[in-house]
Amino acid sequence: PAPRTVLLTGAAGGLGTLMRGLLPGYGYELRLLDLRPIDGEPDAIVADLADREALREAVRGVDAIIHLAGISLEAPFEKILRANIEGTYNLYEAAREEGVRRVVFASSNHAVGFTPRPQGDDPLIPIDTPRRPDTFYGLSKSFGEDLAQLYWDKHGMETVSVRIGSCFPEPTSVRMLSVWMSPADGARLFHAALTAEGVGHTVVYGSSANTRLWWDLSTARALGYEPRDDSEPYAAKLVAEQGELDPDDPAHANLGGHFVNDPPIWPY
Ligand code: NAI
Ligand code: 15L
Repeated sequence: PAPRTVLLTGAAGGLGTLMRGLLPGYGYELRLLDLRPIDGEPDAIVADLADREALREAVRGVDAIIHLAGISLEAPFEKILRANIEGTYNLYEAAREEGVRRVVFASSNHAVGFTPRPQGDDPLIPIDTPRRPDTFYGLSKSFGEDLAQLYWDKHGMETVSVRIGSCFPEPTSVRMLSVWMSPADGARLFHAALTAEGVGHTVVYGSSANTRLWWDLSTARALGYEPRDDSEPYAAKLVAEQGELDPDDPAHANLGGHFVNDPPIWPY
């Protein structure tokens, strides 16, 4: 049967807030979890991914998990280790112990951020391009993808790892014209990842059908995902303000953008 009750970790965050608004429209009942309380959501579980007991309780009885919680930018290794690496392991262990069958894991383009972006007529970047993390943050997403593969091979727990580009209400940079995923397409993709059959461990890129797309969406489409949005209507204004990407600037020449040399630092 299609999953109905879904644990959404990281529900207080930017993407979590967007998905809290959109996923109930697909019929899901969301159970929310975050480190931080959420205004207007008194039933949300306030817990740290380090708290194994709390995770075990949080996953009990859900059909699937959308795992967004964690540090979402570059940070000192010790913090990434605790929240993203150990935290994701703790969640998978809890899910295994409680028999949860399916996880949708928020991976990131930064798992492959040092991959040169296509230029001119270059082919799109395939999903099986070698991983080249651009940060400790990207390294933790690479770990998450391998963890997901292990739990499929060893325990039969399914995951769709979504290498999200940039999921925000609107694209705000020229790079984002290539990697943007509209919130509505994000919800379409998560819905496909929750309902497609026989996914084992499948890795997909997460973005809209952008005119300037850099990567191959075929594994996402194979799940039934049909993106409807394209960033191109935002292009003229952004290019006028910022100029086209400079192929000689490393921050413009790779998938990960400025994460390759000037990463934003997690503020907490
Ligand atoms: P965000 O930083 O706004 O939200 C992350 C949430 O996780 C926060 O509410 C935070 O309180 C929570 N969190 C952090 N550490 C935690 C812990 N130890 N235990 C429990 N909760 C914890 O990030 P955003 O943008 O919403 O991203 C969500 C997920 O998607 C992240 O895993 C991020 O790496 C991934 N992602 C997001 C992209 C985007 O465009 N928004 C792009 C690529 C990946
Ligand atoms: C990510 O992985 C970050 O979580 C998000 O905040 C954006 O920076 C995004 O990548 C991006 O590459 O634009």
